[in-house]
Amino acid sequence: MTMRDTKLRELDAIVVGAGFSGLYLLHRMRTMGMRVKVLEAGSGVGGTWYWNRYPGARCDSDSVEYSYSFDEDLQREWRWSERFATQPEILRYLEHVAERFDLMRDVHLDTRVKSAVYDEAANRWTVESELGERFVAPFCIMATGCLSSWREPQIPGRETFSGKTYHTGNWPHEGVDFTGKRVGVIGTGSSGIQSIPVIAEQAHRLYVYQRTPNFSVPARNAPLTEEFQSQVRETYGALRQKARKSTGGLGSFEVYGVNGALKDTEEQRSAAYENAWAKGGAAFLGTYGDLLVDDGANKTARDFVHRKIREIVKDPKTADALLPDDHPLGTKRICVDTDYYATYNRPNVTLVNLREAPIEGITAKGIRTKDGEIELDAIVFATGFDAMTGALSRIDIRGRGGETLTDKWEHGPRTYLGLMCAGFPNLFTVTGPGSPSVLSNMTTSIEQHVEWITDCLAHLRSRGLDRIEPTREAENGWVDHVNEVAHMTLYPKAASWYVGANIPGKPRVFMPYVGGVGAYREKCTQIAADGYTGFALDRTRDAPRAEQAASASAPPK
Ligand code: NA7
Repeated sequence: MTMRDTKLRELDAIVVGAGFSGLYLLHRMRTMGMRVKVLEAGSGVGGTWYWNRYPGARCDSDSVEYSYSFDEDLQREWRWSERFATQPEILRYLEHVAERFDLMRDVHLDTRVKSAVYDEAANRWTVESELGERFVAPFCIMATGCLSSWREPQIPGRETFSGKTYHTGNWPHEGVDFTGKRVGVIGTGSSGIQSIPVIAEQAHRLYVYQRTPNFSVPARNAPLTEEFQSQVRETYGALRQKARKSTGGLGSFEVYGVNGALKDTEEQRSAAYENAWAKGGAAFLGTYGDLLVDDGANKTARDFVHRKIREIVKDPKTADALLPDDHPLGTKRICVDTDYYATYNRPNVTLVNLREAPIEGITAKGIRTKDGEIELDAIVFATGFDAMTGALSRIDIRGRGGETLTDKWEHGPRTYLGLMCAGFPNLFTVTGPGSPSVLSNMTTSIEQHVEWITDCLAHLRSRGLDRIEPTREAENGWVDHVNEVAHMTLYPKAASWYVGANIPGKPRVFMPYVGGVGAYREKCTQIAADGYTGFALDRTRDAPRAEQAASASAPPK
């Protein structure tokens, strides 16, 4: 580790993270004439798409919608090759964006942030990297991602394993060749479900260690035809507009049976589910409007998927073990796959049902369960993330009076709108807990947050103000509201990462906002239009820059 230049750098804003959020923030704040640096732990831009390079990694939102809408030329010129873009393609896109808007000169790569401390007297955040570099600015924006802090479970004997180990969330850049190898994959969430069919094609033998089965629907991924692409280009504006007003941030997402699943006959339901299954993708959840609020309705979808699994998987015992039975469909993030269930028909693939035979430990040679030891050359941990709060709690964040964010969030995250926290002035979180974030098409929600934050900064500047912070009352009200709407749905019934259930000791709180992207955007816009209701705005005594910049232009829409 080499020490870097530790002299203090004075800026107008510091952004942590160079994924979709950080790149757009930088671009937009530059247009306002702000001095900004983006601090990024990776050796390249891309965030999630920089780290998650596991075989089969791809997005489960349609590529034409999982992209920026802020620049008309970018939107028209970029060509997505498939319905669901692969990780390399999304990474290429983000690298292209960084180059196109000349962003790299203000992105500090290989810079993992260690702490962010607010100095109340100076109204400044000091952000320090693990290598000792220090950056100072009145505003700090955490663009650290919702699924960026990967976790490996504590399994006894882990360090004794003589083969190779990998985590899907931190995959080697040079790739991994499993040819001729005996591979164990632990975990059957999205990452496991995407990688298992691809690894199975290469490995000599694949053992899938499954603790809890998940619902997965076929992606029906396919190349995008030129005809489709030009049609999208013609109607892009309308599609994006629809996405912004929608529940999940996708303009193409349609709810077919708005009246609810139980209003249809058995035959009608079956036909509706068959139709959605044939179309593919997470849009399956839109088959009926009440799947996530009515357990009876949800059961009809569960039964349908169970039937499909039984039809696809030839060995009845394996099929049974694959049937998700501990949560309503969709209350854990629904997985979108290519040939996942059919992979279990391959002679080189074995499902190890950990409910029957739990893992006892990792040995020098492989994994030992109650039923014995299986020898392996490699173990893949597809064991997920400390979602939504993990990336923030890794950083020592201190607000007024030295209060740490970890202490503030001891019993679960508390934010106003998922954007800011009381006690932490001028600290913003992009797609933070309490906002639609992971329940939506991330790029729609990211753009909304970036635009709201930068508009807010422009508002402050234009009035010679330099500090904004939510009131405790507003924050309490928002936390209650987030909780209340979550409990109107089936979501809290699942022990999911949405409620922190995958992290031992993490408080069980439903973190994202289920109220929908469109309704949420309206609230945020109204709050800003009303002069930032629920926020305290002021001018500290040290505000020369604010005055100086009072004439700075607001960012373009
Ligand atoms: P997930 O969805 O959190 O899945 C993690 C998987 O790992 C899940 O099947 C877990 O089983 C399993 N797991 C975790 N710890 C263990 C241990 N100790 N033993 C056995 N199995 C274990 O993470 P992903 O990376 O797949 O997906 C995260 C999101 O990224 C996804 O939803 C998309 O939005 C993108 P469990 O269910 O806990 O029994």
